[in-house]
Amino acid sequence: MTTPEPRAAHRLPALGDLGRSGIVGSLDGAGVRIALVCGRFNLDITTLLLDGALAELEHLGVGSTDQAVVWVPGAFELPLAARELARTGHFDAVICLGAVIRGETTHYDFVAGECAAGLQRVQLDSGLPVIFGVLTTENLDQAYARAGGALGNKGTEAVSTAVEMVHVVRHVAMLGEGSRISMGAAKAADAVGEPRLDWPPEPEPEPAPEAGALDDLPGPAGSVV
Ligand code: INI
Repeated sequence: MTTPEPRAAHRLPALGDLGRSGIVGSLDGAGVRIALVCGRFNLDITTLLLDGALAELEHLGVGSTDQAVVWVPGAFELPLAARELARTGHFDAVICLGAVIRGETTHYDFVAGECAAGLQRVQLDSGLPVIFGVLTTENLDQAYARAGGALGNKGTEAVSTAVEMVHVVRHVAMLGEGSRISMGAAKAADAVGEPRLDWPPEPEPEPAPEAGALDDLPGPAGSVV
């Protein structure tokens, strides 16, 4: 019996193959500023992901001065580094690369789950695309297959996802800037607007403590610093 081909819906079609109207991003990397964060854990795999990502940045025309690479110990540390990079305001997207390979313990589940949840949180809080270029596999063979082997390179895919999403976010931000831009115009326009970087928000000023309030706290006198 032959193995059936995977259903087309499970694959990522090329941007030109959508066959539907609507706002879509583009893969033009000119003027797009990208930070890459790469985990050192499973370094043999993550360097392959990084190599794939760097080659794709060049292929899509992302300028060499518009790129930065930051290393962190492992996938668990990716969200914090992504958040700090997003906060700088210097980047349009952050790509996170890592390899979490299931071992004998449940450590894998915590690292992979917290990494994914943390990156999604940074993405939604910052409004910048934060790309999950993290392999989560049962074993090393599966990881190599997705790091430039038979099943492509997750780092390469992460870059095209980032550039596409930068343009999607820019187009949608332009829609929000006034009724001058119709859906059709936004679709046709080249993305030229800067993304709105009003994140992190200004902190609310702390209300001044009322006189005597500190004295009401439990504990020995003088323990409040
Ligand atoms: N980090 C990874 O990037 N991949 C793994 O497979 C992995 N496993 O299996 O343990 C891993 N662990 C380290 C983790 O990311 C942190 O660096 C560490 O827990 C310190 O916070």
